[in-house]
Amino acid sequence: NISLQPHLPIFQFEQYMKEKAKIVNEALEEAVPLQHPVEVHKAMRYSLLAGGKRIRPILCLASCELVGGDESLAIPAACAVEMIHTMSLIHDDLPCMDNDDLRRGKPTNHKVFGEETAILAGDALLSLSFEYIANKTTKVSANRVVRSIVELGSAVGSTGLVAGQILDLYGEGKDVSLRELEQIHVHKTAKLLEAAVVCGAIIGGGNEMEIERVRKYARCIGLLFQVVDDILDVTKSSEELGKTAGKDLVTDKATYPKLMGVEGARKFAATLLDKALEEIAHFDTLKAAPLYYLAVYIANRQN
Ligand code: GRG
Repeated sequence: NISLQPHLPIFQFEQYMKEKAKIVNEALEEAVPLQHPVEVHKAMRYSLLAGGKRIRPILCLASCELVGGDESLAIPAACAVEMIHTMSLIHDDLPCMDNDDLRRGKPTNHKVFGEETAILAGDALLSLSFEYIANKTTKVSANRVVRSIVELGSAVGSTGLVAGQILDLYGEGKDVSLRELEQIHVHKTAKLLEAAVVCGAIIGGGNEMEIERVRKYARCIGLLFQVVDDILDVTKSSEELGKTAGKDLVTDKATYPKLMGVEGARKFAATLLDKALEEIAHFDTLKAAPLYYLAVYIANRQN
């Protein structure tokens, strides 16, 4: 567990997350109305409104406020990031990818709507995300909106999520080094978290130094997210099995605990958290509290 610094303000983190998730959910509900052709819009809404922690859009709003912007400015960007995240989950679950039956506690999109519709719903969400941020971001200079779109585009395509997914696919069954594992996670997970935070800061009016600081923060928490995920996989399955070795220590999949041991992975997670918090320490303490606690939450989450 993380010992909190004494000078930090008291911050109702759970309440903050609930409030922000509500704002995001309402905006998403409005962004994708159930319109003609209903088959694809139903499928888009099914996954987009299926819950989820909304970490990425909340990071985007928090980062906008950190640099002094009003959070309302970043709502379209926050929604765009969640649309991209959701479409990546829909495609990731497909039979030709991970072939998963359940997502966010519900049957996966292709299980309910069929593969063809699931692919199209994902494509439509991806396209809508760019249309939405470009069309709905108001009271922000065109230059900043375009910069955010470039940021998002590079986080999604062959230098971002797609890169992570392809590296992951081609790494299956092979000996993956620590460096290769990091490349997979930086692209699959950290890039979109980075885009969320950076877009928030760009839209909120942040200067170059502020944007670079939040970028560094996001890179650390992006990787942290995955290291913690790997540790949870091991410790959870050890608990379930009543053994010291979890499933990822005995299967083919490369994970941080497998490559550096559980204790090594824990130490790496603590280092990443420290580095992330160091960047945030340069901002006003009150304004930085949400991003501070979001990092601590990612480090300590139990699911
Ligand atoms: C993006 C064009 C394009 C195609 C998709 C399939 C694919 C390429 C990429 C896979 C990306 C992927 C599924 C990465 C894993 C990301 C991750 C850590 C998911 C879990 O995030 P949480 O815990 O989930 O925030 P919730 O449900 O809470 O939103």
